[in-house]
Amino acid sequence: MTEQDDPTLNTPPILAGKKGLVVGVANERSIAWGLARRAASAGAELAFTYQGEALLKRVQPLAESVGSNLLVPMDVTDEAQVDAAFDAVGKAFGSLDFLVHSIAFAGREDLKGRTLDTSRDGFLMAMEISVYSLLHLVRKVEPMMNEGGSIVTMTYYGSMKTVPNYNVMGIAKASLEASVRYLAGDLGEKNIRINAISAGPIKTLAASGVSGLRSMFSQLAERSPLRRNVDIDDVGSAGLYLLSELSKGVTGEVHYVDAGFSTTAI
Ligand code: 0WD
Repeated sequence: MTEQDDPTLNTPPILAGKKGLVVGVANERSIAWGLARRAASAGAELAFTYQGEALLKRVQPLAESVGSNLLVPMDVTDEAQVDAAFDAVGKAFGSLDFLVHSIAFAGREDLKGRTLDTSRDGFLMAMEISVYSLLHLVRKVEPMMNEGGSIVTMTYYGSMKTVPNYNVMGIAKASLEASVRYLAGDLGEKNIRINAISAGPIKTLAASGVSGLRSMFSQLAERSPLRRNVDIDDVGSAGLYLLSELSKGVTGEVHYVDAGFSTTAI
C-alpha cells in the first residue's frame, strides 16, 4: 500500500467522539471494513459484530488494529443473538451515533440460472438476511441514538437494471433501497438519517457467490467514466461523508460509488 492509499493518513477527525456499530465485516476485503477503518481514522470508537466463531479469528485482529475490543457475535436470523448483541453494545457504549449495515445473503443456487426458478425458501432467506435485517437492526439502534444518528447500508445497481445471475439479490436490493426511503421517513424527526451506498462490484467473499462476476469487473474498468473499478476505500470514504455531519441534510438517498458506471447508457 502506498502512502496515498493508506486510509489512516489525511483523514480529518470528523467522527471524533462518535460511537458506531459495524455489522458485516467478514475479512479484510469486506466493504464494511473499508467503512470501519475510514471511520476509525476519523476518530470514531467502534464496535463490531461477527457471524459465527469461524469469522471471529478474522474480525478480531481487524478490530484490534483500529483500537476496538468490543466484538459481539450476531447472526441476524437469530433473534436472541441480536438482542444479546445490542445489550452488550448498549452496556459498553451507552449510546450510538452510527450503524453500518453491510450484509446480504442468497444461496449459490439462486445466484445463477433463471430468477423465475428461485425457490420459496431461497427467496425468503435472501429477503430476511438482506432486507428484513435492516429494519430489525434499525429498530434496535433507534432508542440508542439519543442525539440523532446516521445509518448506512450497502446496495448494488442490480436493483435497478438486470445483471446476469444477480437474480433474487436484485429483487432484495430493490426492496432494500425502498426500505431506506421508508425508514428515512420514520426516523427523520429524531434527526436519524439513513442512506444506502450503491457500490460497483468489488471482489469480496459475498461477490464470489455471484456467477460470472469476473466479466463485470473488466466491463466496468473499460466503460465507467473513471475507467477503473472501485475498491473498499472508495466506498469507505463516501461512507465517512454519510456517517458524519458533513451529510447532515441528506437522508433516504442511494449514493452511487461505482466510478460513474450507472450514469452511462452504453
Ligand atoms: O461487489 C460487491 N462486493 C458488492 C457488495 C457491490 C455492491 C453491494 N455489495 C453489498 C453486499 O450485497 C452486502 O450487502 O455490500 C454488502 C457487503 O458485502 P461484501 O463486503 O461484498 O461481502 P462480505 O465481505 O462477504 O460481507 C458480507 C457479510 C457476510 O459474509 P459471508 O460472505 O460470509 O456471507 O455479511 C454477513 C457475513 O459476515 N452475513 C451475515 N451477518 C449476520 N447474519 C449473515 C447473517 N445471517 N449472512 C451474511
